[in-house]
Amino acid sequence: MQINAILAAAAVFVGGLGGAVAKDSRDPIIIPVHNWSSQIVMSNVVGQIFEEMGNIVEYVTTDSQAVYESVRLGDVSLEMEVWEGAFGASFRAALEKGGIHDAGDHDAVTREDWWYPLWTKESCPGLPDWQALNDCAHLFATVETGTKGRYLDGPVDWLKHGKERADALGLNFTVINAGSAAALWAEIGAAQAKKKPVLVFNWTPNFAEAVWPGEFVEFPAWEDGCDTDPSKGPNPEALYDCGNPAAGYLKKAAWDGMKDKWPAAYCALTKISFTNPQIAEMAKLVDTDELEPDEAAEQWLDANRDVVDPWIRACS
Ligand code: TMO
Repeated sequence: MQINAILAAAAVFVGGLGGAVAKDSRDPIIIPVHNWSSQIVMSNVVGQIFEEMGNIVEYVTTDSQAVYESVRLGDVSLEMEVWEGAFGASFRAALEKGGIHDAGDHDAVTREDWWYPLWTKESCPGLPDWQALNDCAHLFATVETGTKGRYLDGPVDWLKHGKERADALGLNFTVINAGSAAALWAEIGAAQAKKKPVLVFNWTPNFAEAVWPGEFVEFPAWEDGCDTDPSKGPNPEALYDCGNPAAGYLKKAAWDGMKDKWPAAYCALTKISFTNPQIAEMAKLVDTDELEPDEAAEQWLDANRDVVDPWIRACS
């Protein structure tokens, strides 16, 4: 009885602070991490921000497509990098089912597509037009691909549909999925000394642009529905006959329940927005400087207090 009275008084007191953000739950905020460096470092940056705000955080490694279902169900609390090209379709599907929402855009503009280091153009000057690819296919051939060119696509879970693209556009290329992002960088690195033409999946913002100047192949421009409606794109009978969006979004997504369970952290999430150079730097700290993701996040935060402190102050 007495304890109840004290609790009730305490509740009135806390409630009476008027305007202050309600207290976050003591349950851990679950942050999913995937298989490319900027997402892992950014997730650690945001996790460390939440910890500074007094929250408990857990990181779980999850599939980068299945994560939208996990967010929708509240099994993980948010997603820091929803890339339009790779994850737009899975995100839209989860939005339609309910339980997940768009928590705002990053400032960053993104692109993900077939890419080559600039030296490749010396032997295939018709690039970046995709129609130059077949005349040059032999330049990209390997023992494994025979007379066809080799294109190293991203890991399967990024669902880049490289094989469908090659079929839809009649490209004389064998599409191979890399086992990891590191395999993409190894492919470029191995070609560098002899300036061997090489074609790999790449994206921006990323550390790679500062290491290897290069260009994306210009495919037929993305049209909404190119992945669901064969009539979109130049081949009336095929899906995926367009490039990825050339100025794609990068969104944050949240579980609908996050707002009520961790209102202060949610407030910060809605304010957080990173730029292209900030995201490229997060990747560089791991891929070039070889820091562990948690150390990279600490270092990034130390160097960017002016960016993050206003977000924390506005939500504490
Ligand atoms: C999803 N990614 C940014 C690696 O293309």
